Formats: sequence, C-alpha cells, structure tokens
Amino acid sequence: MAFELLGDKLQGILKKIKGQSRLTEENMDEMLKEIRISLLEADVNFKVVKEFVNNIKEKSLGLDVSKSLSPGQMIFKIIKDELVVLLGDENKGLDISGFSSLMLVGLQGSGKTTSAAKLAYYLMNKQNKKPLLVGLDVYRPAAIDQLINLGESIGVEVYFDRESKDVVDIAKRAEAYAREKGFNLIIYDTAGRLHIDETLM
Ligand SMILES: Nc1nc2c(ncn2[C@@H]2O[C@H](COP(=O)(O)OP(=O)(O)OP(=O)(O)O)[C@@H](O)[C@H]2O)c(=O)[nH]1
Ligand SMILES: [Mg+2]
Repeated sequence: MAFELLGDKLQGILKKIKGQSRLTEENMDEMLKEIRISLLEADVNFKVVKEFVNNIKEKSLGLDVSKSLSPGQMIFKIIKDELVVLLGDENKGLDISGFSSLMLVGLQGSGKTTSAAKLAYYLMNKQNKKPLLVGLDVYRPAAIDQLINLGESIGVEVYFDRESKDVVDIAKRAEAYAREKGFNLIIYDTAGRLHIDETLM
C-alpha cells in the first residue's frame, strides 16, 4: 500500500522531470525536495533517503547538460537506476522445495494477510504446493475471520486457535498438524507491528 502511494508520487515527479527541456539548479532542487518528502512520507528511513537524494544530486551534477539533448530524460534514468539499487537489483527467487514455512511480517495494514492468501494461491497453482495458512494475529479480533474468509475464497485450509494468545505454541502445533495432514508449505500470518512495539519486534 505504502509502496503503491510512493510509486504514484514518484511517477508524477518523474513525469514532470521528463518533460523539462531545461534543467536549472532551481527545478533540480525542487524535484529533489519532492522526492525526499515522498520517501519520508512512505516511512523510508531518513538515512536511506539522505543517501538516495545525495546520490542523485551527485550523479546529476556530473551531467553535461549542454551536450545532452534532453536533460530531463537523463535525470529520469539516474533516478530510475538509483531506485533499482535502493530496492535491490537482483531477484533471489524463493526456495520452497520440500517442506517449507513462510512468515509474513510488517507494518500494520501493509498487506500481510492479503499477501499470505495471494502467496498460498499462487504457490498452490504455479508450484503445485499444498499450503496451510496459519493465523498468528491473535491481537486484532477480526484478523482470524479475515484469514478464514480469504482461505475459503481460494480453497486453502486455515489453522487457527481463538483460545490461545501464545503464538509460538500455535505455530508449533500448526507445523505438527501440517506434517501430519500432508501439507508441504506453511504460511504464517502475523500481527502488524511498528518499530516501537518492543514485544512484537
Ligand atoms: N490496493 C491494494 N490494496 C491492498 C493490497 N493488499 C492489501 N490491500 C488492502 O489493504 C488493507 C490492509 O490489508 P491487509 O492484508 O489486511 O494488511 P495487514 O498487513 O494484514 O494488516 P494488519 O493485520 O492489520 O497489520 C485491506 O483493505 C486490503 O484489502 C494491494 O496489493 N493493493
Ligand atoms: Mg493482517
């Protein structure tokens, strides 16, 4: 979700830049400011933002604007390349051969539960896995219902225990259940957390 918003914003900024025929220090500063704000609003660490913006600035300063036909296009490429470096430029793939477990962790409302179901559906159909969804979000009352609904809609069983708050114990029991029943992939859905939630971190 956060990434989608950020994506929209960055796309808007890049579109504006791409259309610039002349690159001045002023519009360059304006653009960097907008990028900085968008990244900070998306909860990107301020040190990462600083380095990212500095890298773009440095690379852009080395640009021979007079020789370049379209400076906007060049800046566009610099930002795009830096974004790829920032987000990771290699695809590691997912090794889930044999019995495997995946756990979704992340900020509140970032899409963990939805992604758990999407992953289960995808891996069941594309990699022939037999997934078991496990509800470990024992804090939000409706979290288990949400997972059960999603599980029903994609035809994947959901393991849960409304009586317990001991997530480690539920996870262990879920694994024993999965092995016994012939599942070969467990996808754990966890409670959302913020970096200030000491106990959840
Ligand atoms: N547009 C869009 N919405 C999404 C996407 N993934 C999830 N959502 C929506 O975002 C909201 C939160 O998604 P969840 O999957 O419940 O997020 P969560 O991380 O499990 O939330 P918590 O368990 O409360 O921490 C829901 O309304 C989802 O329908 C997505 O890829 N695109
Ligand atoms: Mg959730």
